[in-house]
Amino acid sequence: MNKNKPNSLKGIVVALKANFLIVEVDYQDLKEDSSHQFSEKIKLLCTRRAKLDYQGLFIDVGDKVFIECIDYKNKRAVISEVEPRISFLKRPAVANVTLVSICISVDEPLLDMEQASRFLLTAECANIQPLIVLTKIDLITKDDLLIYVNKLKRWGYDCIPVSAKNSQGIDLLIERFRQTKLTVLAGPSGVGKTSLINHLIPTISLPTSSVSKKLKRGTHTTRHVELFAIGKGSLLADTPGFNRPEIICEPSTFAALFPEFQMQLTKSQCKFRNCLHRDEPGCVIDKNLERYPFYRETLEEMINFPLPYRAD
Ligand SMILES: Nc1nc2c(ncn2[C@@H]2O[C@H](COP(=O)(O)OP(=O)(O)OP(=O)(O)O)[C@@H](O)[C@H]2O)c(=O)[nH]1
Ligand SMILES: [Mg+2]
Ligand SMILES: [Zn+2]
Repeated sequence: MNKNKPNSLKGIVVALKANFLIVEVDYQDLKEDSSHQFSEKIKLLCTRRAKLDYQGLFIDVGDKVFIECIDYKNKRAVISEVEPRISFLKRPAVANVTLVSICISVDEPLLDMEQASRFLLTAECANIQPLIVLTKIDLITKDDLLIYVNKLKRWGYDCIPVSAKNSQGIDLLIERFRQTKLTVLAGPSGVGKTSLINHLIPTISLPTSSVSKKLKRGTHTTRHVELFAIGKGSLLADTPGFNRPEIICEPSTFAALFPEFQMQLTKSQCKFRNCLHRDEPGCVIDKNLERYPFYRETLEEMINFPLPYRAD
């Protein structure tokens, strides 16, 4: 219950359905209201006050909201206010994200290192901590897995290898997610995001489907973002897979998104403050770093085609 607004309750948007928003109300808040007995969290189908539209306030999954006009019988309410966000991930669109778990399968579909990079850099760009979840590790040998893990380490990232088939790594993943307020599972279609959620939260049984044999890609089974509770106070978002995240940033800030470049820049500085780490004299970035060619190519794209990359 909001003390300044006795008739409103605080909740979190857990899904968007057509023109409605599904808001999950804090169990604690409901318990204070003794006239309504709910044994578990309650989800309400909500519309939003027109004033929010006039104010240009968009509401996405993950937004913390105040609701009024609560109809307990029909489980409906109206959103009257949205709290300021602590973070926002544009694609998949989720507010108040504290961890982006980038799911990348080692096979079926085959691991694409440039694609993995793009997912990682968009998380860095939104200032949200990324964690790599290497999925389907039952499909490759331990030696091959080690090659991938070491490569990602060289890039400066943490990684948890898992299999939803034989439960390897699952305990570690649950522990990590339970320590995190809102984790988003993001990644290409077919890598096993939904399968992981089904495995991690046994009360849930979301639809999954096999990877296309012909195209060796996922078939876009999950169509909407949805939040699920994983432990007390922690949420996990399932999201639709997509293949090519756009990195939306200015060329001058692009290098700072790469942890391995950052490591070099904290040790020593380039001669010129506005160095783009191309062929400038006195540049300290090692041009032999594995992702340097990707940096260079993407930087040229940003410079030559600035519009899609301009931050807004
Ligand atoms: N071998 C193996 N297959 C897996 C594993 N996890 C998931 N799969 C299979 O991969 C296929 C795709 O899984 P989904 O969970 O639907 O993938 P998704 O990432 O949610 O895909 P979208 O919803 O399209 O984004 C299914 O056939 C799963 O059974 C795993 O750990 N090992
Ligand atoms: Mg899915
Ligand atoms: Zn430089």
